[in-house]
Amino acid sequence: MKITDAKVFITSPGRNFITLKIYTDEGIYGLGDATLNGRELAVVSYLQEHVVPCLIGRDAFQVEDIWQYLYRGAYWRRGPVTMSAIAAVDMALWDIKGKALNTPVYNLLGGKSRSGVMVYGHANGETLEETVDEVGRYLDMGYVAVRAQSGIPGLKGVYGVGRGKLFYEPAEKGLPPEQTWSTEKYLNFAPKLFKKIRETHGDDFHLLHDCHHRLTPIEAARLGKESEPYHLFWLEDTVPAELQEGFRIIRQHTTTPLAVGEVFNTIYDMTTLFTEQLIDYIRMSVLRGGGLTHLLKVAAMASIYHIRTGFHGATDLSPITMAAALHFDLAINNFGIQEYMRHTPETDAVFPHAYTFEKGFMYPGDAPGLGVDYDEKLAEKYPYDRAYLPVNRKLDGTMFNW
Ligand code: CS2
Ligand code: MG
Repeated sequence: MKITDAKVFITSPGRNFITLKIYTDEGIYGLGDATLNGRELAVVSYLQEHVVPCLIGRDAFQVEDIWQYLYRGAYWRRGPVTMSAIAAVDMALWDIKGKALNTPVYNLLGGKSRSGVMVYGHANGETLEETVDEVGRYLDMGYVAVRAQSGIPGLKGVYGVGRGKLFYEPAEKGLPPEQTWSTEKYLNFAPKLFKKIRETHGDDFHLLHDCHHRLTPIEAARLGKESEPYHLFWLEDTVPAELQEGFRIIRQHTTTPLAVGEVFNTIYDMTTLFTEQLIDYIRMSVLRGGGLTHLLKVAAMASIYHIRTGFHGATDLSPITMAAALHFDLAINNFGIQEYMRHTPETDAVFPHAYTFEKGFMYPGDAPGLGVDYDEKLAEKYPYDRAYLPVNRKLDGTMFNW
């Protein structure tokens, strides 16, 4: 089965998405997500100018060889742009293979290892009280795992507090919005939030929280220790993880489980975290991490060190990535949890899909391939609209991590 063409589509049903469509000489096509929030057109250009010309004429079934060709052949390896482009090709090739063999992709990854995929939703509010109520709303919707993010008294515009209720989109049109931050206010506030949530809703559900790269290792150790009475499922992105060894300090002080990796893009970003068992969940997504082919290697290595998956699943990853993640989550043994930030109805209409949500679990469905399509006509109605993720400054104006 030969690749005859590949096209890159841009659409913006409320936020920008980049989609790669690979065509074959047997009339079967595959879809891949290439969306990089706030840097979308860099991946469009990388695909159109440097990847697509090299795909034409190749055997679509040679998924591993094409992955290695695009990774090693670039010479300039790794990075979010390169690995998102490779991921889009990889997802599309797995989609093609499943369609050609008339089977859902999870069957190509080892088959079902579980009946459904446990997901977590995003409860957030401007105040502690509002956030506690929102957690209750997610529990009422049937979620068994809920992430809680709250506004912090004295700070305006804090990460994770959405403009809507069910949908959270951090990127904004125009130039990057500026948010403010105080670690002191946050560290004094967060344990109170967890305490109130547990007092109100009990212990019988998974409670998660995202620190979003904003602490030093010893600050993360403090928060982890003070959170222990509230049995968090995980504290995510406690520290910027370029310095993998920094997690040694956190690990020495707390038993609160740690998750990291949504900004990682290859297995080399996590080798120390794995071999020293410094984390409990790895979050690198199918889209960021070079596709299913690379993630199979990541999950296999993680399993040696008692580490489970907890893939990123925010609205800036399209339904194609959501579908690919669910097929992967269903099949591998060391699955942990899957993030599920719902897409808007407009987005779901552009990307009709087979996956479903029911009582806190998701199911990829049994359509051949990934089970997602792309409505090109409808997509054309939503032209690209440049948007940026916010930037973040401390109260004294110091540039910090968003
Ligand atoms: C967050 C994301 O979902 C998460 O865990 O870290 O919302 C992240 O801020 C966005 O994906 C950035 O585009
Ligand atoms: Mg996160």
